[in-house]
Amino acid sequence: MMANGVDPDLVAALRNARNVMVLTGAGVSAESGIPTFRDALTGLWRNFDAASLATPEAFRRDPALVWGWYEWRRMKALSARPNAGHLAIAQLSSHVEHLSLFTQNVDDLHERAGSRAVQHLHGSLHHPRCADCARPFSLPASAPVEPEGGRRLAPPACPACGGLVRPGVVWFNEALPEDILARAFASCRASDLLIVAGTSGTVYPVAQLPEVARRAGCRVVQVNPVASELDRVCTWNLRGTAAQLLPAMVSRAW
Ligand code: BV8
Ligand code: ZN
Repeated sequence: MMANGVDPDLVAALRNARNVMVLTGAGVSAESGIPTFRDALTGLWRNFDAASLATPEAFRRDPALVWGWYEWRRMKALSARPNAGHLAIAQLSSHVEHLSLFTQNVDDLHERAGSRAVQHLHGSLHHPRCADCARPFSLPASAPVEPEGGRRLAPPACPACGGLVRPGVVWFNEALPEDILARAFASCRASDLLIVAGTSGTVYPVAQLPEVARRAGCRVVQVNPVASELDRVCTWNLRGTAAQLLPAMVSRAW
């Protein structure tokens, strides 16, 4: 059902829910100025397709092109601030008995908004590791200064084995962290309400979570300014942005 505000049935469902699951995508960080996954293909990377650049093969083929992209995105993430959508999700956890937060985003804006136990299904920009020995590599906490149009940048060498340092994200054709994915499926089956915000619902296996939840009897509300692949499985499809509608949902319920 399409609702352009916050439906009274949804408000009641939110108020009465004991276990709430939240699943976010790049759209939740858009109002913080972080380009969504597809919008991040600009400048030097404008002629690339995300699914071909965010892969181990692309990194093997041209590590400087890929590392430059991630450093540019890390700069964007570190220069951004959590928006009202991130803050509403953090606030929600103080109203419901149990809140589980899963994100496809690789930024740390949920954490900086105050959310705890943020489950990163697709990894993080802030935890690179050696591509050979997997040893974690610590980057300077300050935002790198990358040109707006991007540049190629040779990745650092691992101090332990000399291998190339890679971004700590899950690339296409890489497995998601098994424990986090298992928790996400379990949460779909244990929740009364799933809030899905800011995702196109096009990347698997995460894209199947809302349907798993719905089949388990969990009601699903989507927040997205436009229709997505998930519309067909959601109980409510709210047309609007995360920074507008998530705070509206929380303030109507409590
Ligand atoms: C795997 C990290 C197997 C990197 C990302 C069927 C089943 C299983 C797999 C597959 C399958 N079919 C195909 C596959 C393979 C593939 C896949 O799904 N391909 C797609 C293209 C069809 N999946 C994989 O490869 C996955 N791995 O299956 O491994 C395996 C098993 C064992 C052993 C080996 C292998 C791995 C997928 C993870 C890829 N990594 N990110 C990085 O960030 O660089 S994916 C990346 O794109 C994001 O993380 C996100 O998940 C995805 C989509 O991005 P969104 O977050 O949705 O953002 P997007 O830009 O698309 O949309 C933004 C949305 O926000 C829009 O709808 C917009 O309207 C909305 N919006 C905009 N502004 C706002 C807003 N909403 C609210 N408010 C706003 N202001
Ligand atoms: Zn190493």
